[in-house]
Amino acid sequence: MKKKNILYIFADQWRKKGMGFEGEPVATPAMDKFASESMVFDHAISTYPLCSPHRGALMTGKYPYSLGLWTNCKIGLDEVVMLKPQEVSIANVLKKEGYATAYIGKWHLDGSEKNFQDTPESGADNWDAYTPKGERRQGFDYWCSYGAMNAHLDPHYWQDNNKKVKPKIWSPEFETNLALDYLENRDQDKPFCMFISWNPPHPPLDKVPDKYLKTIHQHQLMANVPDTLKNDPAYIKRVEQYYGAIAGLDHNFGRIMAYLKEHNLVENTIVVLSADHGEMLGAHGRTGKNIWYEESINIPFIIRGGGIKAGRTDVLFSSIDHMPTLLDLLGIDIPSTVHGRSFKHVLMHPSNRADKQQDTVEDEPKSIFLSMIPGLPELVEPYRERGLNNKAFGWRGLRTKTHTYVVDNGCHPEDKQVRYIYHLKDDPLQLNPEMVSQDDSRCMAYDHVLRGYLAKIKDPFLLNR
Ligand SMILES: [Ca+2]
Repeated sequence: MKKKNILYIFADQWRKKGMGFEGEPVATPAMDKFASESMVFDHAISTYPLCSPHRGALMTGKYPYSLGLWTNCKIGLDEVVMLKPQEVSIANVLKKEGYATAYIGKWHLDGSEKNFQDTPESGADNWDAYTPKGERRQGFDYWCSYGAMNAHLDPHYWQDNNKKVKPKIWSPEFETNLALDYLENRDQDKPFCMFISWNPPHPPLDKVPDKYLKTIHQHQLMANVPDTLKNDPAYIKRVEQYYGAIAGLDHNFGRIMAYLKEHNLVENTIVVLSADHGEMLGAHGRTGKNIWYEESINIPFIIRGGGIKAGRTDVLFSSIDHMPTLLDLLGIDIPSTVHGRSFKHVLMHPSNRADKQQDTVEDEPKSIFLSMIPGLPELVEPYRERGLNNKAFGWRGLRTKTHTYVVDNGCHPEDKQVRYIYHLKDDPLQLNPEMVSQDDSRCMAYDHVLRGYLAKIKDPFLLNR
């Protein structure tokens, strides 16, 4: 039997609801059609809703903390945060299995080059990096990537050497062009595994072609956005730009789906559409990610092809589960290094569970571990001054099908510990969290589970302060 291909497409800072069929005010006809033919996950959760931590988990199936990816790969810390070459990535595995492997777009898993050199020959600045050929490319043969860079309308990449490639077009469009070229010119005798990593709708939000912008009206905004923001034209403009970027992604996604159809690759190619984490976009008065709210942790995970059934599933699916699930779908053994698990059975045999209320899986965990560690140098410094380990702070939590539980130690040594329970069924917009004490019997039960996760990955979080 012909081996199945993998085409994994993900965007940066794209929340689960940010598609037309999910209810937000953005036209995504290509994605909507794709979703109608796919299994759509309602609880695909970013275990650490930040770039490098999620991406490391995506590539290896391991928890970010175990990978040393306790924050973004960047400069200004005592240590170089990066995905180590010896970690076993999905591309390492697939290359051994005879796959042609390709990575296009944002990587943000290599050590930022300024950690090693004041003026890198590649011209990589700040958090950016040129990743040379070899083990730091983690098994990907074809490569056109960068570390971290947000000039969406004037992007740069490195390919086979340290000279910047500057295409001068919107980055998702360029990356889609490359992906289509790759598909056209690839070795047809080999199955392929290609990752396309789009940067938008990550800020800066104004770096989007005008043609994708549509007017948004106040009444289309979520009820958990404060009125002060809803009445602010500058905020409305940012919302229009965020959805504009998604509309642009949809256009490019449609180009790729059309190629697969024209070249008879639909049946034999497993296509995933996902993101690394979400974007608050004004919900609870916040922007960005790195927080426990649904807008930040809940990401798209939509998967089609290779015999996968269409529908929706409510299994709890974490960042660490993408890699083992994909390998299992290809019939390839999951490496022993992996912390996550395969959800192949949910994708291939959902009808077996038609009589059940929920997609329960025998060994499915009842919770997903959530985490965030203060990692900006200016946040780390106050801990160091007091002789404290910043990695014991920030927040940790659990996301179950019905609740989010958070223990927040804050991002400054003086911050008091706070525990929250969010009732997602009764309060899906998370407007009324319960503040609870560690003596509450529910907290004691949650803390017991959290302690298990912390011990497993040797996370030094101070659960009881
Ligand atoms: Ca990101």
